[in-house]
Amino acid sequence: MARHVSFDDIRTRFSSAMSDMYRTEVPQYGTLLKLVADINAQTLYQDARGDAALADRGGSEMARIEIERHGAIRLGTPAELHTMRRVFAVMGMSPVGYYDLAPAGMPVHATAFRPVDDEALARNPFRVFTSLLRLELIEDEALRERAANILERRQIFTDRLMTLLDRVDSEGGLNDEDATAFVIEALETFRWHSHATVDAETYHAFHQAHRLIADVVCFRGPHINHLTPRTLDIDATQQAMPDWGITPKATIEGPPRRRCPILLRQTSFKALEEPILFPSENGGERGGERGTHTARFGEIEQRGAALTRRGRKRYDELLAASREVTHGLEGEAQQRALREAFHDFPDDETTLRREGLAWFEYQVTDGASVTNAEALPRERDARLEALIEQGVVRARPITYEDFLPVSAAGIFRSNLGDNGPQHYAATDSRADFEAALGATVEDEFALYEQRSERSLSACLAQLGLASDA
Ligand code: OOG
Ligand code: NI
Repeated sequence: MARHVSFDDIRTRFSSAMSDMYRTEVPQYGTLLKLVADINAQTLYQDARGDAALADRGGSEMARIEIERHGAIRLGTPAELHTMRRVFAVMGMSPVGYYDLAPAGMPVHATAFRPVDDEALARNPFRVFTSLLRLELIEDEALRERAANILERRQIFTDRLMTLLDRVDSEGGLNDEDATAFVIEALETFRWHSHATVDAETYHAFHQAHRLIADVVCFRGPHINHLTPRTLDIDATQQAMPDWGITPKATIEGPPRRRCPILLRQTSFKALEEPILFPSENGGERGGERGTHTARFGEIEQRGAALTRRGRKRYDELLAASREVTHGLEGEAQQRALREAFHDFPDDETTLRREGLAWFEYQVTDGASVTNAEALPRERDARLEALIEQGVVRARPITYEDFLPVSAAGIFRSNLGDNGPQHYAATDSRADFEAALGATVEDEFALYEQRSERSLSACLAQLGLASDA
C-alpha cells in the first residue's frame, strides 16, 4: 500500500497553496508579505547585535516565522462547521478555544483550528479562525428563514473532497496523489466568488440586518477573508505601511508594546471594495446587476508569551480598565495611554514566571549537569528556581498560539463598519457550537500547561532528578 502523507505535510502544502491563491486574489497581501519579511530581517539583524533575545528563542521558532500564517472564514450552518472540522483534521488541526462575539455585536461564535502538539506547531503553526453565523440572532423572522433556506441549499465542499474525507476515515490517511487532490479540492471552498447567489434586493436586506450576514449568506462559499503573516515588530510594520501604499487601521489591538511581548498584537488594513455581480432575472450569471462587497482585508500580528489563567485575568482587567483612558484616542497617543494603563503588569521574564503570570518551557543548558543534588531545595518550584539560578536549566516563554476575543471583535468591526446592533445578549451558546462541531473545543490553558509540564519533567529526568520531590 502506498504510504500516507503526514497531516503536517498536508497542512503545509495547503497553507502554501492558500497563500499563493490569496496573493493572486488580493495583491496587497503580497506587498504586506514583502514588508513583513523586510521588517523581520531588520529586527533580527538589530537583535543579533543587541541582546540576541530573538535568536535565542531557538532555531525552530525562527524557522517557522517565514511560513507562519493565520486566516479566517465565516460559515453559515452547523453542517458546514461539522465538515470543516473533518477537513482541518486532515491537516492536523484541532478546534481550540470558544469565542463568543455576540457581546461585541457580531452574530457569530467561533473557534480556532490549529495544530496542538509541540512538533507540529514548530513545523507550521497554521491557524484558521472559524466563525459560525448565529441565525437565531436575526430579529426579523422572515429574513431569518430566507437566510436559512439559502444556506440550506448551498454545498461549499466539492464532491471529490467529500470522497477524500471518507477515504481518510476508512484508510487513516491519504497517499501522495490523493493529498495533492485534497489540497486542490479543499482550496475550492476558500476561493472568492464575485458572483452573488442572490439578487441585489436580497443582498441589501441581509446587509441592512448586519453586513456579516450578507457576507456569509450571499456567496457560494466561505471565502478566506484574510491571511496574516507574523511580524517581529508590529509597531515598525504599522509605521512603514503607508510608505508601501497600505493604509492601516488607526489602532493596534491587544496589549501595548513591552520589553517582554505577551499574547497577541494585531493590526489590519481596510477591506477592499470589490465588484460583485448579481444573477440576472432568468437566474443566469451573465448580465445581472452590478454591485460591490467589502469582505477581504489584510492583517499582521506579533505574538508574545502565552499567559496563565491568572495572567490572562489580569490582562483582561487592565484592558477593560484602560478603555477609560484610551477612549477616543488613536495611533501613538492611544498606545501611550495603553502602556500607562499596563504599567503594573510585570515586564521581565523572571517576574512573569515567579508570579505565575506567563507559561514557560524548560531546557537543560548545553553541557550542564547537577553537581550536588542533595543541596537542591526539595519543593518543586523552589528546586526549579534554583536550577535556573545556577544556569543548569533555561526557561523560555511559550508563544501564544491563540486569539483574543476583544481584539477579534476589533478586527471584525474595522472591516465591517459599525452598523447593526452594538451587542447581542450574551447567552451560553458554547454547547450549541460544540454540538454543530461534533466535538468539544480544546482548552488553550490546559494545552500550555501540559507543554510546560512536559518540558519540566523532561529536564528533571535528563538531570537525573525526581520530578515529584
Ligand atoms: C475574523 C476576525 C478575527 C483575528 O485575527 O482576531 C481574526 C473575521 O473577520 O472573520 O481573524
Ligand atoms: Ni485575523
